[in-house]
Amino acid sequence: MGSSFGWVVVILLAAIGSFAARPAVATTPTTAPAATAPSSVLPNGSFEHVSGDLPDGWTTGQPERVKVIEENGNHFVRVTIDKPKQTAILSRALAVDPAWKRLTIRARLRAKDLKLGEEGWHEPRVALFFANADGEHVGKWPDVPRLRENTAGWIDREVTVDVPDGAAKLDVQCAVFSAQGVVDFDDVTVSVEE
Ligand SMILES: [Ca+2]
Repeated sequence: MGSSFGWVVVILLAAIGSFAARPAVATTPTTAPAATAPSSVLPNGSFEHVSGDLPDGWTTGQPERVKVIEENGNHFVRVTIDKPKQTAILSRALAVDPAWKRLTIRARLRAKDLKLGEEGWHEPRVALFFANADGEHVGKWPDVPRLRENTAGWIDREVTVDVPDGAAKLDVQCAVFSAQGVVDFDDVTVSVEE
């Protein structure tokens, strides 16, 4: 204990020494490490690859309500629901690596003319459905990127969730559950936390 404390002191002193020895003009212009987005294990979450009306690799049971839209060269997914309390889901399944313990899910969302349903989950959200190898839901329902109101423009949402025990698959769902409105999704990423 005493000797390891001694080593900590030595290392700290060495660190302070090297800091103090740093020249005062240390602001040599370097290529700033840009805030690069963490790598995503979710393919085509930017929706830039398109097949017909849908993004490559994504599926929906409500094709009449889900479309890829291009705006200033950027593609995003628009869910349009013109009647109250309707649902549309665009989903993509991801194999879960057993080494994954926590995931951060990010998305950009935008909404107008939004009318939510009665339940707390009746809203636009990036739903996260963890399933075992048999396709059965596992774990608690995690926090998700969600919207409860209209937005003036794109807004960023981010959550970090635990990977439940037994999870073999994650279904990522850009969804509007039992609501009405026009909801846009873009830049959906899933990053593995160390
Ligand atoms: Ca995009």
